[in-house]
Amino acid sequence: MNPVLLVETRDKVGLIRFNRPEVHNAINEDVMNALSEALDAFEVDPNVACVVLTGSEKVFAAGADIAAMRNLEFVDAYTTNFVTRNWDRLKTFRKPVIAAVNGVALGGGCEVAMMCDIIFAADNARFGQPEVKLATIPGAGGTQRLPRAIGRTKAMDMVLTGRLMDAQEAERSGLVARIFPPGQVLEEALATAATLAEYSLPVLLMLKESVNRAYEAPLNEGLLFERRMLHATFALEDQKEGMAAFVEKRKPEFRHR
Ligand code: CO8
Repeated sequence: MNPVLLVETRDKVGLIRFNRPEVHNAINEDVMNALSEALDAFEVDPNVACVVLTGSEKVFAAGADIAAMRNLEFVDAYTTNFVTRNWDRLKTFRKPVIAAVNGVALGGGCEVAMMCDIIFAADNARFGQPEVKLATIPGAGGTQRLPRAIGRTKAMDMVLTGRLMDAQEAERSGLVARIFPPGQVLEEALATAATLAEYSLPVLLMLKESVNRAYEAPLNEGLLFERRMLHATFALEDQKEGMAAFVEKRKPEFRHR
């Protein structure tokens, strides 16, 4: 049987691809368990600085596997902590993750993309939370992350109607960072990941933590956290090297310390 995820490293970038083409990369337990395992390995791998998560050239992921969950009962979902037990690894992963989206990112697929730090999309990509049509709700973060990404009224429009949003609207709305011609999105995500991998890893972690604080803390707490992180950068050898290199008009050589 084919692996449900394809995992490899390209220089300092970890590349993870959904691989269930027969069901439009629908996400089942095996996929999320394998994703958690891959992230565990990348987290502790000192040679990996950044991760790209993608599907195929045709589809990112058409959501949670409907056939696999159609008979799920409340008591089982509740007692086994359905979703939380293996979807949250992406949330706790500390290195930057770029989602490269071709085709559709629907339901759980859209929610996984929103758990990434940056979304790049092909200009034929489409996003949506169509769970209402199945009489369930976006329960892997969609009702919380979508309004934070695109605002309340647009998020309401999306989750209540279940309509799809094209890449242009997604980019205008702030869900997607950048759009590219089809066929180029993965290449561009890998190139951006490679650029990040050249920067100081502790600084990337501090940036990710600081920006995420903007979603989780009142402004003054977030500002305080940011200020302390700024102060902490002055304890890094990389900060000395980065500023010395600028003054000496040369390329910095970061040691990630
Ligand atoms: N789950 C299971 N199988 C799927 C899924 C899915 N989400 N999406 C597509 N497939 C399967 C189809 O059943 C079909 O299988 P088969 O060949 O055996 O008939 C195959 O993939 C091809 O699909 P289509 O024939 O439908 O292909 P089209 O090109 O006509 O349409 C679409 C592609 C638009 C992607 C369409 O398949 C579709 O609308 N899919 C469902 C999208 C959806 O409703 N997603 C939301 C799912 S619910 C969810 O994500 C809940 C999240 C809450 C958290 C839960 C965490 C576990």
